[in-house]
Amino acid sequence: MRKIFISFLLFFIMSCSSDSSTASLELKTIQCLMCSAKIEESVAKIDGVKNVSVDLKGQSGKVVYKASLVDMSKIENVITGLGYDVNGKKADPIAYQNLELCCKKPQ
Ligand SMILES: [Cu+2]
Repeated sequence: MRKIFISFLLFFIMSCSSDSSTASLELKTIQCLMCSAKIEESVAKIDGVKNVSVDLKGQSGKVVYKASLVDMSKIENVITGLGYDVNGKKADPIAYQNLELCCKKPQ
């Protein structure tokens, strides 16, 4: 069983190692777990994104994506479309207005 698992893991690593880029996300305006979960969920759904993790405390994140399928500006646009600033890009103002109160920047 263990052998099978390891070979699966190897296969997975090898098949994914080509053509992948890693980029960091600067998420200065996330406030709570809801924010980070929302970003993780939405970014993970984008075609070409392999892995995404958001660090709430560090207000940052990391995304692994296939550069042939998606580029960073598309990923950033999804995040700004949720109402959050990312990598210096401003959040969509309407989406920001619609955020839960706890997800807005402290006044
Ligand atoms: Cu929140």
